[in-house]
Amino acid sequence: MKVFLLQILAFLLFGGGIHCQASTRRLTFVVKEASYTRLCSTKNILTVNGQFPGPTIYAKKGETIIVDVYNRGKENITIHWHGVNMPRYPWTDGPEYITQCPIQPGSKFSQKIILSSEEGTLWWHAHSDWTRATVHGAIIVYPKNGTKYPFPKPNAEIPIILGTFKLRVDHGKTYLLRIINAALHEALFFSIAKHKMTVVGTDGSYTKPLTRDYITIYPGQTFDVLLEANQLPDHYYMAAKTYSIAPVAQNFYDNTTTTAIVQYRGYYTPSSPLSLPHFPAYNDTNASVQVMAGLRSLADAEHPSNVPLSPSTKLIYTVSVNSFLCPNNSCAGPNGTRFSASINNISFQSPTIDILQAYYYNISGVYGDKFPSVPPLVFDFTADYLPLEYQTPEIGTEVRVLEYNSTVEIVFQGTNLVAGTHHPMHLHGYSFYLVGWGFGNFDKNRDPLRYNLVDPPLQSTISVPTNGWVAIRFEASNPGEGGFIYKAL
Ligand SMILES: [Cu+2]
Repeated sequence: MKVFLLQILAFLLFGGGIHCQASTRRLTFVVKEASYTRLCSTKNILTVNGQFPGPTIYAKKGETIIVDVYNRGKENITIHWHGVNMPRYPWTDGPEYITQCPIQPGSKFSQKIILSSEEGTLWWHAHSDWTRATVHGAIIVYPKNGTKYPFPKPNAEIPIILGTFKLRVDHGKTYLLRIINAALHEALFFSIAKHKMTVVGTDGSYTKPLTRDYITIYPGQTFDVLLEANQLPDHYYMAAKTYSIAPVAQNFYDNTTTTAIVQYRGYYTPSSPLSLPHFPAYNDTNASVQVMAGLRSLADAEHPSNVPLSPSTKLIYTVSVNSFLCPNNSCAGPNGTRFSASINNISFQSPTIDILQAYYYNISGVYGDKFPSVPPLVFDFTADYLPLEYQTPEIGTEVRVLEYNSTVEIVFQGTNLVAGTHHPMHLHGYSFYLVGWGFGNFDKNRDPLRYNLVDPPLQSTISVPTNGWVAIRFEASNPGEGGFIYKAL
């Protein structure tokens, strides 16, 4: 399992009265199979309330919502509130065997969503095995009453869960596209022919406006983007295409471009054929990081930046693709091996009871607390050729315990083991500031000098560039949360 966990549990505090709400809304999610037809093939897929994508949850900043989840499917399930910080309430945030046990078929469990500082677009998805492929939906968080967007109010808002769609627009109007990459692994370039897009928020936090021809959206990320319908009335393709460094010849890469049509209302004859947006090459790593590199938080009086300036805990974590040998080379990976993944050379093994419960009830033998703070073996991480013996990681259920209110910097260093690739990293229960990034090996003396400590973007999912690194900072102030989910989200 490509998951690593960072538990933040130095002091467990239960803030009963922190999130006083006038009323708590209740929603019902019935997880069940439904028959769906796509591209002329019909099959049963797991859904919420029979809908695919699942229902959108509309909320106001600071609201608490209870979702009664009924599992009428055949497999264990949990629902994860992706990008929601869930302050002091990690118990129903989803990840099975980490913060809760799964909901078994035939049973019901009420999960609470506690919104606090998030504002913008988030999403929810199943968090057991690969059920999230079809069990997911949007969470849209509006400004509180009496407050407003830090950009001109758009004429309309459109959630786009990549994979679906058609959009009708009026000339002269501005649309807020709330884009969610719900794909399992794929980083996507997204663009609209002949239109520019202005990014105004990511992962439930606003950004300074960033106008681009295309954006790169990593799995799990959300982008709030303004689209001005300012071109000649016509039909235009909006399209998404995978960014991948996998060699096309090996068939690892799906070269399809998924499209939808932006259709201006009115009477005219649409162009034929429609023009496709212009994309970077599918393997253009430099292009893939340009939007990330341009993101800045608002850092104004109403949306201050609280980036820790001198972190008390500094961690360096290598992020690697690994391989395990299989009997008689019988697995489907390179040379009959089995793919895995690791952080600091430890590949996460799921426990049989959830870690949070084990912590709370002091049950020993479920996890260890020896997660290394720095790579156990230092080598030229991004070298073209690396010794084969480095490919096989240790296996363990190790956590890193952080002091409550400590300020933390983590540098994620990609490695070129097996296959250097980009690694989406996502932290549960926290947003973090992306203070720096680069290609090659992180240099702890030189690179911090060019960190952005003024207006770094606040994210809950980032991507470690292919053969590169990112540095993030946050305050460990949300006990019980902090599962780091690497690639599996
Ligand atoms: Cu998440």
